[in-house]
Amino acid sequence: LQEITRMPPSTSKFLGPCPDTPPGLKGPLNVDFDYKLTLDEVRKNISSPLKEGGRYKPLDCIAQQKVAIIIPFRNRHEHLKHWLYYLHPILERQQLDYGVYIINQDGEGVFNRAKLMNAGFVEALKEYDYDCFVFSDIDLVPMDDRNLYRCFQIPRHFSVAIDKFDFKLPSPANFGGVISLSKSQFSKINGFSNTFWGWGGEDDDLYLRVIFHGMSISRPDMVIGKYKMIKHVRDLHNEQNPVNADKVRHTKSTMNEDGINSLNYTVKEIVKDILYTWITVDIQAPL
Ligand code: UD2
Ligand code: MN
Repeated sequence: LQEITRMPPSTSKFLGPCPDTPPGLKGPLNVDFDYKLTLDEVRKNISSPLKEGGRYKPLDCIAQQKVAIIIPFRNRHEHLKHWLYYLHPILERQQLDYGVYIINQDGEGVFNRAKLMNAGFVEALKEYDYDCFVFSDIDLVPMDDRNLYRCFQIPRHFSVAIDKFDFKLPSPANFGGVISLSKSQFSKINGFSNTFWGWGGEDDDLYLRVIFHGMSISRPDMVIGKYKMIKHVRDLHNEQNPVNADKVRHTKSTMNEDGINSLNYTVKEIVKDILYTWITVDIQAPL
């Protein structure tokens, strides 16, 4: 025993698993977006020992899960800075073995959040044996670090109480914002649909995929599940698509042919920053 405890933690071959409840959590957090930092200042501000690509794992225990955080992105650089500034320290306190993947849609075509999520899932798995996937909007910051970014027995909806919606759940079927699915849960439902272009509907389609595969979703309570959404207007080339609302009537019949098994895209660029892995993808978006 003495031999083991004398070894520095990072080189010890005898690390135990991290505890179920991470010991360093703070609970409720102050979150505001009234500061301005450059990306370089964000890098300097973060004290956790990140590895190239926005990767981290606890030094003194073996993380319970390997979590890829997948963020759909285009032209939201201010939001990205806020997200990184707040989330890295939180994820470190949660003792996750994690990586941050910014999936950047190439070009000016119509945005497709769901297809970007699918591409992120596939790309992250090429790098590391992730067992859990957290899919997050860039503009949502949790107000309580007890909201653990990990996977559960069933798919999880994290962002249940957002300031924009008066800290209320908009509907019991709401599954947008921040969610997690294990690798096997996500594979079982064939991922997201690839065919929701523009704003709306893709989150409802994903919810139905979960339900139609005999699962349900879990949620934190309304205190732990509080979030702030960075204020924004609807982006260019992501107008609400009236077709999308109607599409969810056909989810049951299309879900097994439309998803991870029909995904195609090309990677244009991969950039490794200390804060994230940046993957620009061409998803053949219509103009
Ligand atoms: C809601 C949902 C969101 C999604 C969307 C409909 C919640 C809390 N959020 O968010 O999950 O279902 O409706 O598609 O229910 N993005 C870019 N650049 C763009 C456009 C979008 O980066 O030009 C990304 C970014 O990560 C953003 C996300 O896509 O946070 C969702 O887009 P939004 O923030 O405009 O949608 P919102 O807030 O209505
Ligand atoms: Mn938003």
